[in-house]
Amino acid sequence: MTSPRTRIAEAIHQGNSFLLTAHVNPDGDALGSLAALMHLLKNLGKKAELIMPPPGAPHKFSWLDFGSQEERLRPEAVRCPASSVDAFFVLDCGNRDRVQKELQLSLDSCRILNIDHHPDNTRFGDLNWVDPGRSSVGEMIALLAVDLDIPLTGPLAEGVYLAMVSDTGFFSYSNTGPETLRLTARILESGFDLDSLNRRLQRQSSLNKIHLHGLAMSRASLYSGGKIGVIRADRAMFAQTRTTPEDFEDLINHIRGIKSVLVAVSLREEEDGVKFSLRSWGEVDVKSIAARFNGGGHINAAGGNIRAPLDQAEEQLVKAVKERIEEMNL
Ligand SMILES: [Mn+2]
Repeated sequence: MTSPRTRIAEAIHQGNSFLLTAHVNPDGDALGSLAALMHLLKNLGKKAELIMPPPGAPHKFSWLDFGSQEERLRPEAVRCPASSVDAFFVLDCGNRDRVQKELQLSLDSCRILNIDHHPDNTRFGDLNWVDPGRSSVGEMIALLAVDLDIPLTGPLAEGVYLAMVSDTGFFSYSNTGPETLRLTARILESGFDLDSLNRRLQRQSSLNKIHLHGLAMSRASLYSGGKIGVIRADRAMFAQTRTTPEDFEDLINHIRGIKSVLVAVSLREEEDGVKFSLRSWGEVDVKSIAARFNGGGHINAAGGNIRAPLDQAEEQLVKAVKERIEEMNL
């Protein structure tokens, strides 16, 4: 039987016009793979239109190239089945609820090509290439480019690289596979400017952000004999340091680095509840913990939202993590 990967490549060859989207609150993988696939399709002379998942690309990724403004479509403008649209790519989405509300109806009428690496993917597409063994969807787009003989250069390579480093923590998480590194090598061989891109990625901070980090880090705490580490930010901290929620990202990795910590938890107070992230080492599956709060993700990195005050959300999460660690006799 033909593999889904081959069938996706065939669908690209046979079609002329495609729509693309990814999960809401898009991360580096969602955005990077969207940019990469846009350029892959354009490289083949196909028509590609992007429906940007809300709230759009954060400022730190403003350099990403998604093609021209004319290739952007508002969700209301999507009409399927339209004779002019051959298929609708949905990237990095484990289930259809992760697609923005305004597109839900279109999902029923379009031919959905689902490219994803979430282990709990519900196979909601008409054609599903789901490979939990892949580090990122960006890696899968790179494989597709190799299959289709498209060079891993320019905005395509930038998108792939961003997607891979985002989901692997710069090639350090256990999902970093030999193929991830081989594809990265191919990108470098094609003349990729690593220094310039890493500068764009890593030279993004501000003094305010550093102050926020200092404040949050000085209040970080441990539970369960140090096995659970928690870092949190309430709205007052953002106001005091004149920062935005975006500035709170990545802090969780410092907590994950504490010697005794098996699971790191970060909580960020928002207007209508709390956004949380979980990071773990090795066999501790934080996806299943996030799922208890209707969240999702991967074994070592997951997250979601809790509609509760910050203290309550922290208490609930710590309790859930503690139960999981005790179940595993860790
Ligand atoms: Mn991903």
